[in-house]
Amino acid sequence: MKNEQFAPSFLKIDPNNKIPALLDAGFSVFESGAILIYLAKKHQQFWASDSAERIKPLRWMFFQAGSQGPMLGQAHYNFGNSRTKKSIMGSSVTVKKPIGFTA
Ligand SMILES: N[C@@H](CCC(=O)N[C@@H](CS)C(=O)NCC(=O)O)C(=O)O
Repeated sequence: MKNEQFAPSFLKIDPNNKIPALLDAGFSVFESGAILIYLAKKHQQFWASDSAERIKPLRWMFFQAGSQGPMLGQAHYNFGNSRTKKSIMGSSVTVKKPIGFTA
């Protein structure tokens, strides 16, 4: 439903009004990284018992959540407003590299 995350009832699931978020048997989990860890641990998949192996995907998950995600969000917003390739080209390499811009 459009704008569902702004409904007062959704605040009980995610106090920040963001999606994704999930409600599992009355327990709320928000932030995509926390959701992935929650599901991996719950279903015992993608959660290696060896701590070094477990860290490998978490490195990329934190990179996405802390660097790429916010920067891509800004680039997408700027690109959406200006509709120019220049708005992407002015972004950092963190944004350009995963979407194929190298210059
Ligand atoms: N750090 C959050 C970002 C979530 C996020 O920004 N979600 C967007 C949709 S992809 C959203 O809910 N935007 C609505 C808003 O910011 O008001 C996560 O990884 O879950």
